[in-house]
Amino acid sequence: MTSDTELLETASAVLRDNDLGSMIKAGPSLYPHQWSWDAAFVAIGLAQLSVPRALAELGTVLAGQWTTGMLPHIIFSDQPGYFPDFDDWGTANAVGLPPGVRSSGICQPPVHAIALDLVLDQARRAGGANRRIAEEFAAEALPRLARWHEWLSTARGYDDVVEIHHGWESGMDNSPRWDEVYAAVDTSRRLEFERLDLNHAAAAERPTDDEYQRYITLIEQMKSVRFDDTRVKEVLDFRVTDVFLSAILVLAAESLARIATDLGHPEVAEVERARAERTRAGVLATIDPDTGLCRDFDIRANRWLDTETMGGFAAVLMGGDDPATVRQRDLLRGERWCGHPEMAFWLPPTVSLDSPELKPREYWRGPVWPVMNWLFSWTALRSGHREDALRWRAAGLDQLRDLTFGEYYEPRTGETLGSPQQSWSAMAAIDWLSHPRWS
Ligand code: 2M8
Repeated sequence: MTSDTELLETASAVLRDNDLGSMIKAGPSLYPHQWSWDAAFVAIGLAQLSVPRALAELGTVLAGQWTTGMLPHIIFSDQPGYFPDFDDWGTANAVGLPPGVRSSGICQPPVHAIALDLVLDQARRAGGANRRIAEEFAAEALPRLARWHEWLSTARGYDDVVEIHHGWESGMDNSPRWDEVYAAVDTSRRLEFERLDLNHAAAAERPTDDEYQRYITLIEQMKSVRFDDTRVKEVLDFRVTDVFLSAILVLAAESLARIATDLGHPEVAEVERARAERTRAGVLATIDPDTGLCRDFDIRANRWLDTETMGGFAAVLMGGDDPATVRQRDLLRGERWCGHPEMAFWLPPTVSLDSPELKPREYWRGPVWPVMNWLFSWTALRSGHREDALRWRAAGLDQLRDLTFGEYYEPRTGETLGSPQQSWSAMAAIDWLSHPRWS
């Protein structure tokens, strides 16, 4: 069996190999650019290897901030091979794109303040110059991250949770969470484009052509109003609240409040704490009393979306010991999810093996994602559920011992799928094996 040392060395080499200098590609060939939440996760692992490099990664994300406050979901490198690229996005004359930035026109979950908090923590433990440069960086990042969170709560605030405008904003692109919403996207005008993702991954493991028609149609709708935050809500066929992203905002606001307190900005800390409390209440208010899971809400159709997916465990992610969260945690640990007898490892699949929606090889429709394993383990540790945290860590590491650093894995067989050498999968191994919080 692969040793921890070999696993750590190989994971570190993945990040080195995917490093373009100012950004780490999300994956070597399928994803040759910087993705926003990937970069935040990757920075957490990078901090174990080099604090300055971790800060540089977050610096690239923040340099792409729109004048509206949004952090865009992709910052494009100059590497070819990905569709839709900067020109396809048509953001060059968008309302809010700063000069010199080449980005997409939507966002992703706000993991960034969580990452900065963890990088700072690592820098302080290392001390010396690491500590100094990290604290200087944090002082500059603080107002930017506060504006980003404010944009999510205002331009995108809806019933104390966050509204999204594309499945890509959730990061769980083709999760069955969004099927009903995507079904309402008007694809009567068929769009012509070439899917470059299929040059790098098996079609059976990626979204379908029909799904891509819907993805690109939404971009065309946003383009028609130059990505203007207000007008886009009038023309878009996709407006839905996202409980999982909202739960991440709760964690991020709590992290930012801590950073602000440390840096002597109590007024920022207060705003972030209030944001966290309000959004936490908003997420808990979505819980379906029958299933116990959190629910997204389709704003245009005015109805709850109750498809059972990993997204429903938003309360577990926030960490709490109220009865509804305890019930959710038991469900996640139990036989329908991690403890399903056919699961290769005791890990959270994106869709339950018992669900009629399960497609065990297809992207966000069933596979196990290493980065999600890390997120659940870290949030469990943070909220005092150490036993779950260590169990997820051990199982997550065992899954990664095949050294492929797959983007996702077949939940029953443990077969590696999607893009190999995926940066955020390597990050999970690096943090689990290096940081003393796990020992
Ligand atoms: C996937 O998303 C991109 C679009 O943003 C794609 O499929 O081309 C998702 O897994 C997303 O969560 C992730 O950030 C991205 C890069 O790893 O890939």
